[in-house]
Amino acid sequence: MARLAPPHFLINKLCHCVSPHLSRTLTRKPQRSSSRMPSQLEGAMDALIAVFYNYSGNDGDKYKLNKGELKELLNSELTDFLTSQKDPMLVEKIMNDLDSNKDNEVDFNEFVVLVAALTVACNDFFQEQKKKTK
Ligand SMILES: [Ca+2]
Ligand SMILES: [Ca+2]
Repeated sequence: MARLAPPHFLINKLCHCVSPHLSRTLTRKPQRSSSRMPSQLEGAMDALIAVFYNYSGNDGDKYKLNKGELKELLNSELTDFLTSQKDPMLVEKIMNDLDSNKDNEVDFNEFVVLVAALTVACNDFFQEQKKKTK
């Protein structure tokens, strides 16, 4: 899957919007700096990053998921997805698939590829269902 490459000016702008909320999420300290509530999408981005760091910090490299951490994340956050697949090697396969730089860890860039792919799959499913009910 190709890496997403949004324009730089957009990234700068977005980071300015998200970072106050994000730093609050990451440090878990209340901050008064945010002038407004995050939008739905900003909130989703924020949540995505927070979920990743919830699991990546448990063992070894704080900024990467090792296999145990990835399994933990999938078990807790994507329970239905994991239990619907009967493959006992699933976590292994997902890990191999995601680990594009082959360091045996999943960093955030590699993690969002999974989330993006699953989100696209969900949307396809949703559109199929909509067509059927027509
Ligand atoms: Ca880790
Ligand atoms: Ca990696």
